[in-house]
Amino acid sequence: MKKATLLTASMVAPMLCMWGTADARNAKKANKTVDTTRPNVIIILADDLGYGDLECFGAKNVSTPNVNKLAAQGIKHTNVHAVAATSTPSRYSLLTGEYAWRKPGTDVAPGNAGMIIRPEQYTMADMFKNSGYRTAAIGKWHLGLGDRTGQQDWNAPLPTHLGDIGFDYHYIMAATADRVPCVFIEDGKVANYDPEHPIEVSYQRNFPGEPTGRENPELLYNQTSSHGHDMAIVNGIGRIGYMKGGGKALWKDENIADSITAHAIDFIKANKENPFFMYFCTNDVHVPRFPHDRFRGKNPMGVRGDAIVQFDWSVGQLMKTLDELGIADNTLVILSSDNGPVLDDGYNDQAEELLAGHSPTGPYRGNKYSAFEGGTMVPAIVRWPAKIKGGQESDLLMSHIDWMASLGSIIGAKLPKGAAPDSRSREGNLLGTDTEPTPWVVELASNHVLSVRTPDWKYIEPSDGPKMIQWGPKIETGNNPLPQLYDMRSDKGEVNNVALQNPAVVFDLQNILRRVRH
Ligand code: NG6
Ligand code: CA
Repeated sequence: MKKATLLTASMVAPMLCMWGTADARNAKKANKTVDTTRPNVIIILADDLGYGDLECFGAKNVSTPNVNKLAAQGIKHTNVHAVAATSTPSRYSLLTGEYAWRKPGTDVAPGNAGMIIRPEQYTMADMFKNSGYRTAAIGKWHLGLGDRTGQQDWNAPLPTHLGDIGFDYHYIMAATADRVPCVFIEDGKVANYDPEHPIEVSYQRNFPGEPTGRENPELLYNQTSSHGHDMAIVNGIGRIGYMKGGGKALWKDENIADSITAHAIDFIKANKENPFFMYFCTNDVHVPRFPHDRFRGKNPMGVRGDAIVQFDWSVGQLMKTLDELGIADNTLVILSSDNGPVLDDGYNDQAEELLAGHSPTGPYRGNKYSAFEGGTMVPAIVRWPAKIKGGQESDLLMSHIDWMASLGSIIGAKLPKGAAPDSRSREGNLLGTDTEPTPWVVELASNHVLSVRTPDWKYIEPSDGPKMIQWGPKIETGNNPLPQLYDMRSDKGEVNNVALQNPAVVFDLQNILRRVRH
């Protein structure tokens, strides 16, 4: 099997050659030693950010200077795969080290889903907490809250929440910005709760007297729906699900990035003396895309481009905080996305019309939801100045599924028997010390079709569903009643199905799938 390349500083573009933050250099000058067995760990997970959406991954029309700098100071990983082509199963797999397709109920969750990860399941947060870290989840959650779907009382503390699965602190959106309830949850309670406006949520029926996007489109003053998103109206934007009340607790979409970034900075500052783990999940660049005014109009791509700029700003704020506190050197920052990109995902925001030559998936076919690579191929950057030389680029095959075991191995965590059952440590791949790639990764499309990627090949199992997504987005599902095999060395765009010419390869990849399924 081909060995993947790991480029060194001298081989990549000179702009990538600077490495080490000011903090790293100062720490070295002061001869401060850092304990690299206990780095702080920050996972920055973007939402629906495509492989090609960052400037350092070849994006057109949009600048991402902070992310570029992060990459220049660490390793830019160009062959990393999310487990699934949508959020809930992708995040479930990342946080538990178990493939989502093993667990029923891990498809895209409504905002009133009960906790999908139950307290008895061992999570990445448990792993850090039990290793003496302070842990936090900030931003998008989308893995359910409370004990039972639809039974939450949003006016009281929730009976089960992220505190029960290893997070010391959380400040989160229950699901996505396009789903009710449109409030932040902080430590198991609605943040800024407004007792004069009690909250009711239903995914079944509207509450008497509440306007909806379907019946009152004139109230959609901030963004109109292209498909779906025509139930509750909050902040002049139609949502999925019905909601009543909220008052001053309701979020303003234009302030979401500011709000989560401020809470993340507070958490970092409060824990600058002890190791911490932060799972920081942006709402950018998911729909509804409604960035703050100060990020608007700096690129020709409309609000989707503005949301990328806003994402880059959040990343920059976290980096600046680490520098100011003098802790950047021994903080391992991992940046990635939960699944591939989508243009029209239900709002008339002109994401498609304004692309102006930009390709959100880079060279890959398909998008979010799809079994083609565009569904799960995601950008990834790893920076840890104390341990990793900057200016590296790696095309080693990797999957989010292995990040729990890899991070566990870095901090020397002991995992209980049965924890993270599908996760294997690929520490050396992640940190650039081992150039032997993982032999295969498995990818899950939104229609439950599984694919296997090896460094050289991509196999998509047969499926007789429709060729295109049926509910609105113009996206190829990847369905084909015949087995599909693509040679990823010469055919990144998955154009030529070469299954018939390579029966032995198909057989091998089918076997991997058969074995991993059980
Ligand atoms: C879809 C939504 C889409 C988005 C997606 C989940 C409609 C018509 N479309 O059902 O807008 O919310 O679910 O995205 O409702 S994800 O990134 O969180 O998985
Ligand atoms: Ca997503």
